[in-house]
Amino acid sequence: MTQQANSTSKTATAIAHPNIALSKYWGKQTFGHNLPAVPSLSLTLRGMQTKTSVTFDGALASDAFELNGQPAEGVVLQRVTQMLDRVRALGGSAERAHVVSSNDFPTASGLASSASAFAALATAATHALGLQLSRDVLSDLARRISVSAARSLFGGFVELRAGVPSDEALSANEVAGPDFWDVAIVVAVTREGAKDVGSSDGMKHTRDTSPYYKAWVDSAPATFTHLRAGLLERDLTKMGPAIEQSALSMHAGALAANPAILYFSGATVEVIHAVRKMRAGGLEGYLTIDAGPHVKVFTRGADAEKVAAYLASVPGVLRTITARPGAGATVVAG
Ligand code: 2P0
Repeated sequence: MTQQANSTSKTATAIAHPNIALSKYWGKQTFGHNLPAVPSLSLTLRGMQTKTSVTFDGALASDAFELNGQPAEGVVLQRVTQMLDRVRALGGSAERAHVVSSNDFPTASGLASSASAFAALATAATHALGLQLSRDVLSDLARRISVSAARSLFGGFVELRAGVPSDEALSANEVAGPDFWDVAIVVAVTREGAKDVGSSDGMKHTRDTSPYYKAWVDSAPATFTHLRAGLLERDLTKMGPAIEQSALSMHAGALAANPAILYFSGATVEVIHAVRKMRAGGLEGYLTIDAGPHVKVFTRGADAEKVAAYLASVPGVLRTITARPGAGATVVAG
């Protein structure tokens, strides 16, 4: 890691895209710092982005965070400060920062806003302090605040292995770049607004109370390995069932928690049935669902428009977003 002080510029802006896991992360190791209990494989998406500007300023008494035009406080601000504290420690700075961030997609609703948020924040904040860090180091930094954010440092298809006890650092890495395969993820948005149970709380509650959690942790690596192999063969038909099994077994574990965690809305279930019907009709796409009610369908790029039209016709679907493979986090100014 190289560190370089830059006394003239203490502001930088970065963008990062959300990523959607095809092989899901759900659950942290009981050792180490914020290490995932299972491996995950994701696709970083263009067409949705977080843009974050960070300005370190010796005159500020505390960090300030503005998200989508509103001042943020409480847990949201705390997580931003946790990231900034790590960046300040790396850069030997005590200055507080003003952070302005906006998403062009629904925040905190299962569209992976924390992934793009902390990838953009790690990138902008380190750059603002003049630190020149490798993508691996930035990925590890982002992972310490939000595991899925480690993946948004990279573009295209990205893997993050499970943590092991000897891990001092853990970064994601790119399996195949954004141009590797012409695919798309079509998001069926079924609700606007924030979700009920945050991912961090949801996965902790699942680990603590669900009798299916061990089965999830035991079975996830094989699903991941199968998906990774299918990806390298660009074989949608091979990947599809494993994509759906990863998501639905993650939700099965959460549903078996006590009390149950239910991220689905009625429309979520309608879309699950619709995707099965869509495939039976010859249009190939496979669904995944994160910690929210939206359904995301992984399909060939050439079929994306047809899949979007199909999903838009399902009762309860408010709109669709079509996203294609995107690049990793980048500095855009500063
Ligand atoms: C994933 N999710 O692999 C899974 C699938 C949601 C469902 O990673 O506690 O915000 O910050 O590490 O990364 C969302 O959880 O959780 C997530 P923390 P994170 O994309």
